Amino acid sequence: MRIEKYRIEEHNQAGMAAQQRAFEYLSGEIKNVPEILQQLIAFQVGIPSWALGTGGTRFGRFPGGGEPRNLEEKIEDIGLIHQLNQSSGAISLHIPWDIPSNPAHIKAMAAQHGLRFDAMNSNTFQDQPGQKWSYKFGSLQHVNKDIRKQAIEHNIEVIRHGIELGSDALTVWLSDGSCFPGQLNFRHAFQNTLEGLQEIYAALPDHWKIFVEYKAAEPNFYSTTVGDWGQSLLYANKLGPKAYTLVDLGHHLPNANIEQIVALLLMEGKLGGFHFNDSKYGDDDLTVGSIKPYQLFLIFNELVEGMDARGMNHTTDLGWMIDASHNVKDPLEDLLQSVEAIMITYAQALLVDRKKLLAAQQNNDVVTAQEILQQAFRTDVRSLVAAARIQAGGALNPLALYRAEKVREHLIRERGAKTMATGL
Ligand code: PSV
Ligand code: MN
Repeated sequence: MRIEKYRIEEHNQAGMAAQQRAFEYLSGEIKNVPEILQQLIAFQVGIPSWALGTGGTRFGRFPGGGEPRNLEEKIEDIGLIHQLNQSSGAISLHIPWDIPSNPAHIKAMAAQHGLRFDAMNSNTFQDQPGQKWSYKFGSLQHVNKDIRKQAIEHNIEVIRHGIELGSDALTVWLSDGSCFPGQLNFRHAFQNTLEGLQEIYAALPDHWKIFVEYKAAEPNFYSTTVGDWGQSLLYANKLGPKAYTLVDLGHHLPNANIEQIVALLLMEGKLGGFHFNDSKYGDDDLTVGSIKPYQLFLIFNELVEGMDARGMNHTTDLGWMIDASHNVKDPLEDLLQSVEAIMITYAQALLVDRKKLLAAQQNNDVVTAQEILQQAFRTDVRSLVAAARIQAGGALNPLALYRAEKVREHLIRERGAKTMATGL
C-alpha cells in the first residue's frame, strides 16, 4: 500500500505551526542545525524481512491480520515505512525465509520503493524441509564434516542470492554451542567454525564484507561458539580485512558495557554491523529505546565519536539494522517507533560538545563530563528529527498518519485476517 502524496502534505500542513514553534526554539538552543539536518536526512536503518509479521515465543504465536504473504508484500510494507519516515531505505533478507525467486523483479521492485538490499542473513539454526543433515548439534562447529560442508554451502548460496540483488554483505549468526558441560570440545568447535568461515570468506566478492554476529546464549544454554565480542573479534581478525564483528544490542550478558565494546571495536576498525532492539532480560527483541534509552544514547555517543575519529561515513560505513520482532504490537507501528527512537538518539549524539567533553576528561572533571552527556540526552530533539523527515519528503508524525490512514485495516482487507509472515 502507498499513501497518496497529497495526504502526507495535508497531514504535515495540519501540524506545521506547532512544529515550526518547537523547531525555532530548538534552533536557538543548539549549534550546527543545517549540518545536523543533513546528517539526519542521510542516515538510513535497514529493516529485516522477518520483522514484518508478529513474532512469537515457544509458548505460542498470535499473528495480527494483514501480514505479508510473500517477499513482494514485505517490500511493500518496508516501502510504506520508508515513505512515511524516509529513514528506512534498506531491506535485509533472511535465507531461506525469503528466497527471491525472481531476483531482477525483486530488485526493481525494491528500487521503486527507494530501497536497497542490506546484509544478507544465512540460517543454519533451523532444519529446513528436505535438508539432508540436521543442525541439532550445530552447523559450522559440527563434529561431522558433511554437516559442516552443508552449512558452508548454504552460506555460499546466500552470497549468490545477495550478488543478484546488489547486496554487499553477509551476516553469519550461528546458534552453535552446547547445552551441557562436557558436550563439546571448545577448541575443536572453534577450529571447525573458523575453517568453515574461512571457506565462506573465500567465496565473498571483492567488495563484500562478512559480519560475524555473537550472542551470549540461546538456543544453547551452556556455551555458545561465537558467544561474545572477544570470540567474534578473534574470528574476524583471523579471517581478514573483509571480516567484521556485528553487535546486536540484545546479545550480551546482563549489564555488559556495550558502549565500551563498540568504542574498542571501532578503534580496531572491526565494527561492521549493528542490530538495534531493546531488552530487559535477554534477547527480548523489544522496541528500540523502550527500556534503556540512556544506554542507547551512550552507545550512539561512542559510535559517533569512534566513527568521527576514523573519518568514517556515519550512514554507509556500518550496516545499521533493526533486529526485533515481538508478540503484541502491529509490527509496522513497532518499526516506526523503533526508527524514530534511533533517529532521536542519533540526533542527541550529534549534539554532544566533543571539545568540551575531551577537556573535561583531560581535567578529570567527572561532573562536567557527565553534565555534557546529559545535556545532550535531555534535549528534546523531536522537532529536529521531524524537520529532517519533512525536508526529505516524509510525514511530520509517521505513526499518527499511519493510524489516520487506517493502514492495518486496509492490509487486512487486502491480504486477509489470518495471514502469517515467515520468520520466528
Ligand atoms: C539471533 O538472535 C538474531 O539476532 C540473528 O541476527 C538472527 O539472524 C536474527 O536474530 C533472526 O532471528
Ligand atoms: Mn541479530
